[in-house]
Amino acid sequence: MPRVVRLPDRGRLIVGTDLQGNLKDFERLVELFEQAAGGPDGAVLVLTGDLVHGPEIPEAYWPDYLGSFFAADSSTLLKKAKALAEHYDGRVFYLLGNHEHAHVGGPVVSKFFPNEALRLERLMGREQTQTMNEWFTGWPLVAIARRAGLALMHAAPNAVIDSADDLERVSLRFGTSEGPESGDEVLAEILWARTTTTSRARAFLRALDPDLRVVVFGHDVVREGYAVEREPLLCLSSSFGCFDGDKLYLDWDLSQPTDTARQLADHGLKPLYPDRQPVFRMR
Ligand SMILES: [Mn+2]
Repeated sequence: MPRVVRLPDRGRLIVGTDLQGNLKDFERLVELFEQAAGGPDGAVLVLTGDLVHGPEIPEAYWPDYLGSFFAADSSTLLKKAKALAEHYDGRVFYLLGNHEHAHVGGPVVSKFFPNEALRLERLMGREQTQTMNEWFTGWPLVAIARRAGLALMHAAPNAVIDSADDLERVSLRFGTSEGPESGDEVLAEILWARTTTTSRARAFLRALDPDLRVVVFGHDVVREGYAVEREPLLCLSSSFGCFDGDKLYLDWDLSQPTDTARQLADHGLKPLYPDRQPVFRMR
């Protein structure tokens, strides 16, 4: 699998972000994808990383800032995600997030456990761990929908690159002899940057393909469901840290070009649970 995947020019595109082990939200996105896949040109599902590592907190102690209660089940989510990608070969893509990277050479992440990857690997056991870690190493970093003018990735496009080849060359292995912080600078930006400037984002898009106009990513929690802090950046929250009524996903026709993040947000974002009341989201 290349690090930059190119999506088709037709069909529906469904995009979700940051599930962090939320099985219910994963299954809802799958349901939406499968409904869209029944259309004339089919559909593509892209989840932009951090499928794993979530809270295992009893409901009585659940803090408000985490949004709607859920018990993370990253192990089951991964099994289902893998089966889905195998069933819909070439139509389902998971992009590497910093939480998956923690299993295959990335820095330790400690959101709810001191070492999230270690916690999940204990839950999965040796065999599933080996299977999943081998799988993670092949996950792409960016998905490009050229005709729609879209790039999808885990975090903000703050990396300085000359071309897509720079992404094909990244090494997943961090923590070399130069110390735990050493590692691929481009990869660190791709997986961790929370925002960037307009000019830097446009330079990133141009380096990948001059036709790209907007970039969609997650990584950060936007309690309102999305943010267009500045063009061409659309930060999307489909699951983690949000209340059910605020969770959003992207549904876009791959044959339709988009010019701005604002336009994409206004016409492409939909509530994950339309029947649930928004808490922070503007109606
Ligand atoms: Mn992340």
